[in-house]
Amino acid sequence: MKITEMHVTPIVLGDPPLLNAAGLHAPWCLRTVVEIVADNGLTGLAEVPGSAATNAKLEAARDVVLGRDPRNWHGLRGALRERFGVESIAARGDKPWDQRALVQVESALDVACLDLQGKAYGVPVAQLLGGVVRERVPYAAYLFYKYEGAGGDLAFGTDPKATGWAAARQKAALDPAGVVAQAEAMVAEFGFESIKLKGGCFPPEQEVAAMKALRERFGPKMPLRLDPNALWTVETSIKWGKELEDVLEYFEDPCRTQEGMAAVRKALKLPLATNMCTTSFDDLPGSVRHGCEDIILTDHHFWGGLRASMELAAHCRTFGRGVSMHSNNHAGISFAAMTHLGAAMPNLTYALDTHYPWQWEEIIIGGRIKIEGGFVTLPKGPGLGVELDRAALAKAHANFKRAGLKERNDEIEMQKKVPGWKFAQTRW
Ligand code: GKR
Ligand code: MG
Repeated sequence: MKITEMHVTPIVLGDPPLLNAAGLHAPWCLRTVVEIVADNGLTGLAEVPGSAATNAKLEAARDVVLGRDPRNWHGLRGALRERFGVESIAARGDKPWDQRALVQVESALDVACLDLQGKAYGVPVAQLLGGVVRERVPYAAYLFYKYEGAGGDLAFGTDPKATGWAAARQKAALDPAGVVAQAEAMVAEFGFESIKLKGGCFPPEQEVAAMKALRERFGPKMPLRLDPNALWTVETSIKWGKELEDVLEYFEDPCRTQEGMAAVRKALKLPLATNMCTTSFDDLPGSVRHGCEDIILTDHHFWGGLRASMELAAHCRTFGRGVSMHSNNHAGISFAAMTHLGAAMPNLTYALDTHYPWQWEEIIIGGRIKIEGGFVTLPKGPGLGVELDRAALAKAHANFKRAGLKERNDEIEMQKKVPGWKFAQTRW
């Protein structure tokens, strides 16, 4: 098998005004769809977070990719590293999400090659990752503080005809009662059995009160998580973490650095999770040395692909870490890839994060992937088990051109609501 074509298509999907440590989501979130075509006529798909930098790297990778055998991942990855080198950990940046571009190029090609192989052999990607350990993969409700509004074409309004979760998705949620109402609607629609709140938006007492209100409403059987995206100091994390010891399943990235997280972990009787202090293979020695977290949130887009995430899972098993999954806004190709990884990872110990309920558009045939009882069933069919809906892709690409976004910048979006607002690495 040889790769004969590679296509890179930037798209946007509507995104409501969700708050986080870095500001506010724009009315559109950026994604990039990658297709590789082989000489047997089969196509492999992948999706990564979109940015001008990643897209440029993907375009630059084309001549390394063409002519290669998609079954020889080590050969292709080696050639990519020879061409582009390896990114430093510092390139991740200080935002909640990872800003490296090369890991995303590797991820896109790893996933697309696996999809191609799965289609050629007639087996699901999860099988190529070692086998299907579970057919149904658990996901968690992912709550956000938010302003009123729907995002996308409804950026400056709401759809008065919306009902159920679609209506709740448009409502503001800025205090504990709003957060509980959002959780009720999301859990009723999707049946989630764990809940995460994106924090780092309001003073700790307000976010801790929201977690206590969730506990009060859903009881001790519903695992809860809070993620302030490292905006709290070590002292603040310890002070408010003590209030949460009997409330949370885990506390995600309360503060910055492996040393900071290790100090918090020593002081609290509460598992800590991260997608900010241990985010690459180069961080693993420090993770073991400092003992900075109990759970590592993998994300195949940022760890260099599905196979790399399986390597991370093996490391977690060896060093006694739990594994869960981080997410950013995404569409169905990424959701399918995340689900194959969740299906194949033997030591998956927690329900995975997904932003999927916040989007409503899709670019795959058949439309939205179903989340039922909090689980996604492994897609049927070979490879990832999803196919591109060409008309939907063309529409999302036209919206990309119309939106005129080059990269995610939540600070600029926040400044439209709060003039002069600035991102701070540490706020409380
Ligand atoms: O989508 O606003 C967001 C999140 O803050 C996201 O960017 C983070 O990367 O979900 C993420 C996290 O768990 O840190
Ligand atoms: Mg996080």
